[in-house]
Amino acid sequence: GVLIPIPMSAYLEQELEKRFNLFKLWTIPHKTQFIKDHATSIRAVIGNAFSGADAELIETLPKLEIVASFSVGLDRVDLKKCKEKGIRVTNTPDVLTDDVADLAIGLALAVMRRLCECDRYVRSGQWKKGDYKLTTKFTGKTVGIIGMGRIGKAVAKRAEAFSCPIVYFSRTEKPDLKFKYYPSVVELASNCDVLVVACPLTEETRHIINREVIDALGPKGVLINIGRGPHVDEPELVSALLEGRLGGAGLDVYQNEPEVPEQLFGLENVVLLPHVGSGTVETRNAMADLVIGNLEAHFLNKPLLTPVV
Ligand code: 8YV
Repeated sequence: GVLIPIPMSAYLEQELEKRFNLFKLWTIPHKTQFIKDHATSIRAVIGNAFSGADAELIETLPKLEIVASFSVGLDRVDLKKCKEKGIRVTNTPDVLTDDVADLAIGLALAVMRRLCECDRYVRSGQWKKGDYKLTTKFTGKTVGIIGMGRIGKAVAKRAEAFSCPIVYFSRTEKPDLKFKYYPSVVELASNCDVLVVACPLTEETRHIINREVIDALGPKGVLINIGRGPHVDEPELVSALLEGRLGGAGLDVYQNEPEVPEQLFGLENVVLLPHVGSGTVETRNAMADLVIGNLEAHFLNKPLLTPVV
């Protein structure tokens, strides 16, 4: 049996049901009891950005062989425990890179050119009463990127097309890249106009955007978060925005989704999206195909398509 804890993709569910005995946990009334009763028949768990496999779930499922995540981020999977127990883990890299990078640029443009505010201005009929105020140019601004992996590189490629100088922070300098490297996030933030968070969420990157970084980015700086909510010290971000110590923010992710700090709702220099970085039909279907491909490979004893553990 395959356990899927929450709805993720209708297409994924349909394809899983064709091949496996699928337990859709959200449709089951007594979830904890159900998991206990079926513990010995669950061989695979499907994860995503909101639900994964923590130590407790892993301990409850003695026959668990594989956690296949419908996400690139694996912050909800206890990788150490999986390694210990010989449980395989897969994710969905590459197929979502373009969409997430597109969205990072979209957010930067939306914040700086005030696209959402402009749209509200037209719809509310205010245009008839006067001209819209001037906004901020994006082309040519220095873009700082935290995390130069697949997504970070794709953001850089797009920003380069806007003639933006690229600077970056990552655990180690990438000698093959021509972009300027800063070994500290504060230094990076002091030297860019737009700061994009594009790294995985780990112990080391939790609150990588703290008060010091926000102040280094400053009252003209823009923060774009397409990573994970806990990358940012959210109360510090909210107070910086409310106090005008930060120029603006484009956020796709939050500390406690779907909760979004309501103090941000009145701010026009902030664009708030509901975690939709990979949310296109094309990409979500490609992610689903990758989850299916990994499970099939596993159960046929073939090499996994995108193994992590
Ligand atoms: C999804 C994500 O939002 O890939 C990730 O890390 O956050 C996303 O692609 C999510 O897993 C959808 O269920």
